[in-house]
Amino acid sequence: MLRDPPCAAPSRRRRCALLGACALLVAVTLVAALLAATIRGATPLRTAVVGRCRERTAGASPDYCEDAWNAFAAAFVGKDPCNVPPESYDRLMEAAFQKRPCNTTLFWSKTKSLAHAFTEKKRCLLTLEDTLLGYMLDGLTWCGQNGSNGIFTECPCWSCCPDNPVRSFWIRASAAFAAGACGDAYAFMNGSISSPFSSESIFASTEVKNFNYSALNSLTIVLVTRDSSTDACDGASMKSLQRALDPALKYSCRNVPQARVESCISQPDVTCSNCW
Ligand code: N1C
Repeated sequence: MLRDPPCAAPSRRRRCALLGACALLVAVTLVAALLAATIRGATPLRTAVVGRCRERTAGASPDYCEDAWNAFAAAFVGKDPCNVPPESYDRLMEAAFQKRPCNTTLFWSKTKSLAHAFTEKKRCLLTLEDTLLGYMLDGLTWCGQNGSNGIFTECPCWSCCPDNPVRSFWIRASAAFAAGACGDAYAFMNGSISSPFSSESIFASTEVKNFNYSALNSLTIVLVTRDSSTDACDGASMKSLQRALDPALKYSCRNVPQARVESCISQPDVTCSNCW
């Protein structure tokens, strides 16, 4: 027996059209929900980054932080999260990297919280996270995905693949930060670990290699120790730091107990140079 095609009769055609419209509606709703979820995923990061930028640039053009955000997002959105090399942030650096005065640079390696506690109370020195770009992105995680315009915060870990967006950002920003150091610079390093100057660190692998020796006069290492009797400045690790530097740079290293730095941080009247 022959049957009519499912949508041939006029009444069936109407029902089919109705079903088709429903299916289309469901599909559109699904796509919209998916899109909204992607965009919503981006919102907290955007809000944090642009918010931090505005906090620090009151008085600047209102577009400044939007432009910085766009340059930032362009570095990694739509890209494989293991294929974002440091140069991807070149445009961001041009848009938002700020010069700072000579004699104010503080590098750190494995001493992040002490360095930040120090610069927060003593206004003589600045870490990268005290500069606008470092402040905007400190402590955050971000990445994109090939063929998607979403922004994600579950991303490859620091050493899971070398060209991940977070690591590449810190490499690029640290290179610019080091290249911009002039006059007398300082570094807080950790004297309680076996290799305070580790080749894996950004300080060793990027910052030291980007010093501008015609602008830099001296480097003072504050080697923070937990045990005041250790003399880590004389250790093999610090010798390798010395070898990595231009011999014309004035270099000094001081073993400084952490308690001394902490006590200095808590005394507003003690000047920076008296902290080590
Ligand atoms: O690898 P590190 O330290 O030697 O890097 C520290 C060095 C500093 O002098 C900074 O200028 O490199 C710069 N830097 C940052 O500013 C920074 N902020 C946050 C490097 N890394 C930074 N982070 C995070 O700290 C980063 O996500 C990574 O996980 C650590 C590196 O710390 P480390 O090994 O103690």
